[in-house]
Amino acid sequence: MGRAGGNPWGLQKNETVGGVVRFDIFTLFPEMFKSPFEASIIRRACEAGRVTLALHNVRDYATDKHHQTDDTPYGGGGGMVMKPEPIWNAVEAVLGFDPAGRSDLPPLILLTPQGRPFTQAVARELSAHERLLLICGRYEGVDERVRQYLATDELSIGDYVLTGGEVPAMVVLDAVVRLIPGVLGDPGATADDSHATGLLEYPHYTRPAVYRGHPVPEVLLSGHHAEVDRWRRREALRRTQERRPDLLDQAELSQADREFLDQLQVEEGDSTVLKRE
Ligand code: 9D3
Repeated sequence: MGRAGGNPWGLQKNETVGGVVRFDIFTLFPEMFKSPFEASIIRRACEAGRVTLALHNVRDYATDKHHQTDDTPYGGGGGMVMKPEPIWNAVEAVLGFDPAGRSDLPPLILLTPQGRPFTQAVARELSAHERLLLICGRYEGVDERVRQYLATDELSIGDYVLTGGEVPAMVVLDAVVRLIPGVLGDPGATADDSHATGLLEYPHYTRPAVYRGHPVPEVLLSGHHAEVDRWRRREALRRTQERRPDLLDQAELSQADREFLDQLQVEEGDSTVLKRE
């Protein structure tokens, strides 16, 4: 277990250990980050010294006597807005300087529904940095000046409404950490990702060869590696065509891949006609 008893990162608040990438997470709900990572690859990455995680409770940086972090919106309307001072003070204290207007900053990322879409390409881009700061919004949003003058980047994890930026920050952390060299045992494991090849993955099977009457495709039991590779490639293409045709525009496809996809289209056309009859 962690040295700090129940702290999944084995760190006291604001304490760090040497790592390859350091994450600073600014949130009103630091407890939310504990359980998901208690028994995960992220925990092991921290223990192996590949990753350093530091949680910062934005409330600790509020200067008024009630430690208020939100306020009513100028112009009226419902809901509350996160005040700029506690967030700004927290980032300034952690960096050791005021980041405003500096060009030599690590990514200072605001998680917001209005951010640019988070993708595997963004995860790869972020994994090249040695430090990342993630700001989690709450309430109806964050004072616009944080977005404009403090954040260097804004990310959204998708078009659905969550209660705050904490879960998105965990998503970004998870996706970036597994790309850090040495975090996953097998370096091939990230290169072969479906989103790295640009296609959805082929189907996977393990023992038994027949389960509840459902057999594993025979080619996988054949021992013909070239045949297995060809089958997997085709199943990946078939799935992608069926479920995520948008991905095919970006995927690297060989002449053989294109011929297979064209053939699928023809077959699909045939079956559509059959179904209509
Ligand atoms: C009524 C307008 N809402 C915007 C769609 C307000 C609002 C809803 C939810 C403002 C903030 C939030 C909290 N969500 C996030 O902070 C958030 C988020 C998300 O909700 N979906 C996907 N990615 C992200 S990143 C941060």
